[in-house]
Amino acid sequence: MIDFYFWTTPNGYKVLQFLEETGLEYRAIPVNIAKGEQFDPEFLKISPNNKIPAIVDHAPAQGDSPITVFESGAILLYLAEKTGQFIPSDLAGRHDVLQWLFWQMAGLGPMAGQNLHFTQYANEILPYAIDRYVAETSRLFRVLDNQLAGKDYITGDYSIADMAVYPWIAIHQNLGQNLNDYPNIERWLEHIANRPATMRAYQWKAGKKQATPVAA
Ligand SMILES: N[C@@H](CCC(=O)N[C@@H](CS)C(=O)NCC(=O)O)C(=O)O
Repeated sequence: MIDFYFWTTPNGYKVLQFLEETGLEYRAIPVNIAKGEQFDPEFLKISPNNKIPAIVDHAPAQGDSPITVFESGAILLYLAEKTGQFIPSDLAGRHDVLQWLFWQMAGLGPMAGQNLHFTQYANEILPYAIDRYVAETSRLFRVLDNQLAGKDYITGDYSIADMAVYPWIAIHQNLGQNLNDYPNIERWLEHIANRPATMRAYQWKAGKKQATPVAA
């Protein structure tokens, strides 16, 4: 059994997609970041950076002690290695997936996060910051669109790289991006949105699973 600490944000949905794809048994534990629950001392023992997502695997592949993992990219890699799914076993394929996973973790995620902050949450309008992060988001969308030309997935088969990237692209409107400018992304997004596991993952909304899927 895996304890999954989450909130319904892009970084939470990444891991939900993996769990739903594989059917791994999990217990979803909402951490309401709007109420500051991420600073709860018990949660900090699992996620010292006070952010969701985090997992505790009570039945790891090695040893008897539970394994705790925080950081969504590390969690996806941990789960891919645990199950042998959604990451290729050959060296070239594995590192192709990893470089795009790291691209999301170090580029798309942080830049899109700053984009959201300055366009939607900052209590001051700062045009320089807005322009910088929206432009950087556009640059990253262009990189992804180029990568997806002629492909169904970011690399080879559907992988943890696609799962990491998808939730940040799904909020493209909030990021000031128009998918008409990125036809390869648009096709890829629709394809992944229609996966049954993606639909199940997005049924989680504000910590409660609802009867009908919630659009990304
Ligand atoms: N690099 C981290 C980022 C996680 C992250 O930013 N989580 C946000 C929600 S999407 C959070 O928990 N924020 C609470 C806070 O910053 O206090 C990851 O990918 O797991």
